[in-house]
Amino acid sequence: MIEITSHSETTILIGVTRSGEDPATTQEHLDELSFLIETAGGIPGKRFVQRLEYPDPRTYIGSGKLLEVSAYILQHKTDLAVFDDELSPSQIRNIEKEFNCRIIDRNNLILDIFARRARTSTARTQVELAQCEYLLPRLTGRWTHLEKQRGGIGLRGPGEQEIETDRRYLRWRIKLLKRKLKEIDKQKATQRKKRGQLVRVALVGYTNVGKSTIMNLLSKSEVFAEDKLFATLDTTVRKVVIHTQPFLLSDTVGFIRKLPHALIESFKSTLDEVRESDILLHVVDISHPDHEEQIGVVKQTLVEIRAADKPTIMLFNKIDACHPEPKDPDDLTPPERSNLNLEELQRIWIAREHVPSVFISAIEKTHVDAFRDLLVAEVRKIQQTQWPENC
Ligand SMILES: Nc1nc2c(ncn2[C@@H]2O[C@H](COP(=O)(O)OP(=O)(O)OP(=O)(O)O)[C@@H](O)[C@H]2O)c(=O)[nH]1
Ligand SMILES: [Mg+2]
Repeated sequence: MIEITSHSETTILIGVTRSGEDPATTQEHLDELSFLIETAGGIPGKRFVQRLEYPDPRTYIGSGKLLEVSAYILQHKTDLAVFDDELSPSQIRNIEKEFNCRIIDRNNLILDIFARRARTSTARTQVELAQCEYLLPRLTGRWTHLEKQRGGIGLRGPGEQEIETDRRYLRWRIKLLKRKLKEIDKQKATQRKKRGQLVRVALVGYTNVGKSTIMNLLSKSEVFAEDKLFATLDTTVRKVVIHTQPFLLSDTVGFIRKLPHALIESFKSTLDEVRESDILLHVVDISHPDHEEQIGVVKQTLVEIRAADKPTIMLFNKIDACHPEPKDPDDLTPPERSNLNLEELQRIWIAREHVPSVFISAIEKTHVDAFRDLLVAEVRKIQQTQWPENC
């Protein structure tokens, strides 16, 4: 399915600031889009933002802006225009008529990254199903004329081969992949049943917050961790023993704003690990300027996968990267998300979250003992209610 090229593409980024939305928020979203483009091997270039009540249903941005961007593309080397929202099939067709370069939307970019990063057969099957589902309503002429070019961002996967541009082929492939995933689901469910009477703890959180680093810290395992988005696509489960208390710890795929629905659907068997866990360890990158929005996205995704309402520990990570100093009393700069120091952030989040919370640095191993004590106390509570005879 996957043909990875190291070919670096020059991109432009296009976003819309909706009415009532702060322009700074749009820029933060475009920062994330840049990170996604880099993760996919591209080079983020110029940004175009338009203020609109809502995106234009025909062309996403208005006609004047469309002309401005199209003139820019003609004058500067641009391989790819990336839109920070999902585009409808007809928006794609209309914009393609105006732009002299390929266009992709945020969903296509995320799917491309997942395709690049999928290593196990389960992850590959899940990503391919999501790609096929995404592509089916979007089969247009571009796939037939582009398939012969070298692969690039958004071109990997089912769009590349001539036969795969055929709708009937995609439908057949979707059926086959679904059948394969059903089989995988069954096997994983049997594996989970065999694990016996152990409390299950699942690491969840936005992508790149440090989940795998924490998994490695607690379990002394070697899960792949890296400063890229979606380093982890599959679930790893390890038995961990803290203060003689054993339990199971799982690390899985991270969440992101507007995670394509097709991905959530097809990652069912990976996410079952979260759904069937007893305790959620919600990891947050407290040093990230958008951490508040990220917490909201994770909570919303947990609702979507029907895994909310579980006992949760909020694990605020990367405290080493926060503003360390309490503010000088003479500094009258109004507090903003980006200039709050660690002490202020702790106060805000302890008051807001009514669940056990702990602030650590997984890299510098700060407050890790306090975190272990808290975790083991929560595990024991569950153990005592579920299997009192074992305590
Ligand atoms: N400064 C700092 N960096 C950290 C800390 N913990 C993890 N990181 C870094 O954050 C990056 C992401 O870490 P991962 O453990 O891969 O994060 P993840 O949540 O598993 O990410 P995905 O699997 O991509 O969703 C890596 O470069 C880590 O070294 C920390 O406490 N402080
Ligand atoms: Mg990870």
